[in-house]
Amino acid sequence: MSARPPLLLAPRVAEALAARRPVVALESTIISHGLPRPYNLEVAHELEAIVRDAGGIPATVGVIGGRIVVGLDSAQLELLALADGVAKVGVRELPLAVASGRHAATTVAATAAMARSAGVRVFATGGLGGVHRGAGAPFDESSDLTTLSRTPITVVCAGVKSILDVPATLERLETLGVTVAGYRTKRFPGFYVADSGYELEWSLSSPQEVAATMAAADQLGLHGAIVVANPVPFEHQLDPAVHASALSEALAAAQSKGVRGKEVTPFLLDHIYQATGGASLEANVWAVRNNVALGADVATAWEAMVSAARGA
Ligand code: PSU
Ligand code: MN
Repeated sequence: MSARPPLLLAPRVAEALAARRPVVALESTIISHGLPRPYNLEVAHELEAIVRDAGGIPATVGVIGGRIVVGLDSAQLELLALADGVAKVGVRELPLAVASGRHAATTVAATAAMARSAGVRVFATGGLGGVHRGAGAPFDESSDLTTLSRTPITVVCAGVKSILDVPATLERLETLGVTVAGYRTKRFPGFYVADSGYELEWSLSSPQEVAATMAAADQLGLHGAIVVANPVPFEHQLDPAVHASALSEALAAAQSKGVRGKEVTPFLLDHIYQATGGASLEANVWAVRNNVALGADVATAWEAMVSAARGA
C-alpha cells in the first residue's frame, strides 16, 4: 500500500476553504474531451480567471499520474488539455486511474464526488450527462445522474446536453431525488440553446436564493445535488434551427458508425461542431462561462450566509 493519499487538495484551495473563501470546482473532461485543442487550454485558463475576477478561488479537478488533484496548477491543466492518452473517468474508474498511475480527466460525476470530498460546495460546468436517445439497446445513461443523487453539491449548468433524451433525463433526475431549479427561468435550458422546450416547476432568482436552498438541504439532511439550470445567454445561443439540423445529422452519424459507450458524448459534440462550422463551440463556451460566473456568485453568497449564521 502506498502511503501517498490518492486525493491531493492544492494548498491554495485548502487555504481558501479553511479561510471560508468562495471556492468553485471545475471539471476537466470538458477540457480534455469536450473542446478542440489548443482552444481547450485557453478556455480552461479563462474559466479559472472568471472565478478569480468574481473574487473566488477556482479548483479544477483531474487525475495526474494517479493522483486526484482538486485545484490543478497551470502545468497540470496544460497536460490534461494537450497530452495524448488522457483517460475520461467517472466515479467508478477513479480507483483504476489511481492504482495505475494514469493521467485522467474527470467527468461531472467524478468531479462532483471528489470536489465534495474535499469540502467544496459549488461546481460549475457546461451541460450534465444524462439518458442518451434511444437508450434501450444498449442502455446508456451517464453516471452523472446517479452520482448527483448521492453528492450534496450545487452544480451550475446549462441543463443537460441537448444530444440526450432531455425529458427522460428530467424524469430520472426526479426519481433520483436531485433538486432542479431554473435560474431566473422556468424553461429547462437546452445547453447550446436557451430553451430545451421542457418546463421546470421551480426557479431561483439570485445567488442568495440558491444559498438558502443549499442551507435548507443541509438542515434536512438530504444527500442529493442541487442543479441550478442556467440558460446560455440568449444572444450567444446556437440558432435553434441550425442546432436541430446539426443534432439530427450527428445522431444519424453516431448510429451508422456504431459509436458506443463513453465515446458517444465526445463524438456527438465534435460532429455538431463540424456541422455548424464551429458555431456550436462558441455557444458551448458561452454557456460554461456564464455558469462559472454564476457559480462564483453562488459560492460567495454561500460563504456569506455561513458566516452570518456563525456570527448570529
Ligand atoms: N459539458 C460540456 N462538455 C462536456 C461535458 C459536459 O459542455 O464534454 C462532459 C462532462 O464531463 C460530462 C460528460 O460528465 O460530458 C458526460 O459524458 P457521458 O455521457 O459519457 O457520461
Ligand atoms: Mn454513457
